[in-house]
Amino acid sequence: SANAYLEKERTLAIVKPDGVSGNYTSSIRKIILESGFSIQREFTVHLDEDGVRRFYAEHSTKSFFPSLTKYMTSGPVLIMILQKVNAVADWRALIGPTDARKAKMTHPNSIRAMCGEDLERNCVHGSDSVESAAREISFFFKEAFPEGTTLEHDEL
Ligand code: RTP
Ligand code: MG
Repeated sequence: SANAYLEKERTLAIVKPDGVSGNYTSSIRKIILESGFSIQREFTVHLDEDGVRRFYAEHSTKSFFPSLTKYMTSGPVLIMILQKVNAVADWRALIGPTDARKAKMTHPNSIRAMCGEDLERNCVHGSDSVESAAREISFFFKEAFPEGTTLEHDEL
């Protein structure tokens, strides 16, 4: 049919400070590529408090927010745009549950089980919806994808 293709999606991945300082970046990149994602853009940045507050705006009133800010500003992070069909859900599945302690028990093959420590220090971020992905990608890549940019797609 006219719509006989699967549209690729983009999601935002972050290797958090513990992932970068623990030298997990190359293992994570390998898992990403072996899982069929392409890495469209990437850069390393050391976020400041204001950056974390704007990025994690939804959490800014939560009790854990000061601790999250301290964690996320503790060292450089690696920001990546991942692309594939169903990228948002597939990346979330690959990273595993928020609590890395739980991930080690219930999702032993997940990235958070591999390099995370607990509910806070969980080594990677993944956008939680297509809408969040769009917001987060434009947060870090203001010029990269102007309005109207189209994705590549795979024909069946
Ligand atoms: P992320 O946004 O980083 O991919 O993580 P997530 O969706 O799995 O979890 P979310 O609820 O969005 O929380 C964002 C990050 O805040 C830290 N956190 N600490 N101490 C706590 O209760 C707590 N809860 C969350 C984690 O670093 C979590 O990834
Ligand atoms: Mg989240």
